[in-house]
Amino acid sequence: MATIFSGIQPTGEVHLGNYMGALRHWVSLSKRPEHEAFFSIVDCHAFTVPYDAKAFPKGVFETAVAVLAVGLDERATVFVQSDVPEHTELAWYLGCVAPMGELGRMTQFKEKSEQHKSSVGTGLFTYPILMAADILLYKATLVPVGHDQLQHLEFARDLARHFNHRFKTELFPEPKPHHLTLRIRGTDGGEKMSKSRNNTIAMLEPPQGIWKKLKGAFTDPQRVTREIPGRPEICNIYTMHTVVTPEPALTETIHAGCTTANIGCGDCKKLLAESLDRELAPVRERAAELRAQPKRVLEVLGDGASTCRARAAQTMAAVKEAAGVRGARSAP
Ligand code: AQP
Repeated sequence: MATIFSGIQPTGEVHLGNYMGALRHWVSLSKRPEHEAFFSIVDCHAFTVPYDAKAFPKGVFETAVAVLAVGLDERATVFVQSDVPEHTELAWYLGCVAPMGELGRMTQFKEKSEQHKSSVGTGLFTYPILMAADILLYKATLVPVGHDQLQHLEFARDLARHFNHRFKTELFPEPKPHHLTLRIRGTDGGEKMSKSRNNTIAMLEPPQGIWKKLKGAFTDPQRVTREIPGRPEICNIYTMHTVVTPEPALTETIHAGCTTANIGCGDCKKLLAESLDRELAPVRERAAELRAQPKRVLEVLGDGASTCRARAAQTMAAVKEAAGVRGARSAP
C-alpha cells in the first residue's frame, strides 16, 4: 500500500494549470485500491509571501470547493493544513536536522525572494522544511510533484535520512516522486500558468469567461497568419487539447488541422472551449451545489482534519520518543 500526499496553496483561484497538471492526476491516483491518499489545502505555505488576511478564509473555502468539486474526497482525505498543528510542530524537529547549505540552494527560494524582494520572511527560506513535514507526518511514500517541486522533494528525502540516521531509527520512509510532467503555460505565453502571475484561466470560470481569456491567449508565435502551418508541440492550446479532447478528434482535426493550416488558431481555440465545457460543466455544477451548502464543505474538511490529527499524533509521539523529548515526563 502506497501512501500519497500532496497539497495546493489557497493563493488564488484554482486554474487550468492546477487542474490539468495536478488535480486530475490526484483524483485518479487516489482511486487506485493500492493507494491511501492525503491532500491538503496548504494554508501555512501561503503565509510565506504577502497576502490579504481578510480575504484569506474565502480563498481557503473556494480552494476547498474546487478540490471537492473534482471529486477528490471520494477516496482521499482532504483537509486544511493549519487544522493539524503537528505539521508546524514536526517542521521544528526537522528544521533542527536540516542543513542550511542545502536550503540555500533551493531554486524556488531564489525565484520567490526575487519576486517578493521587499518582504522576504524566514518562512520563505524554510518552506521546504514544512513541505517535508507535510509528507513525513503521514509517512507518505509517493508524492505527486511538478518539475518545480522535485528539488524540495529530494530535500524531504534527505531530511528523512538525516533524522533516521541521527536518532538511529527507521521512522521515516524516503518518499518517492510521482513526477507530473505536464506544464500548462500562462495565457500570456509565460513559462507557467500561475495564480500569482495574473495569466490564468480559472477552472470554475463560466464558459463566457473562459472563452474571453482563450481568445486572447498566446499560441505559436510563428503563426502570424492563418495560412502559415502551426507547431502543435510548442502551442499551449494544443497541450490543453491533449488533456481534454479525445481521439480521433485530437489527431485528425486538431493536430492535422493545425500543421496543414486547415484550421486557424481561432477555430482551434473554439474547439478547445467546447472540450473544456464538456469536461468542466459538471465540475462547475458540483461547485455551485457545494457553495450552496457551506456546512457540507466544512464537514468534509473537519472529518479530514480529525483523521489526520489521529495519524499525526502517532507520528509525533514516535518522533519525540526517538529524539528523547519527553517534556515533564523527563523528570527522574
Ligand atoms: N501551470 C501549471 N501547469 C501544471 N501544473 C501546475 N501546478 C501549478 N501550476 C501548474 C500544479 O498544481 C499543484 C498545486 O500548485 P500550488 O498551488 O501548490 O502551487 P504552485 O505550483 O506554486 O501554483 P501556482 O498557481 O503557480 O501558485 P502561486 O502563484 O501561488 O505560486 C502543484 O502540484 C503544481 O505543480
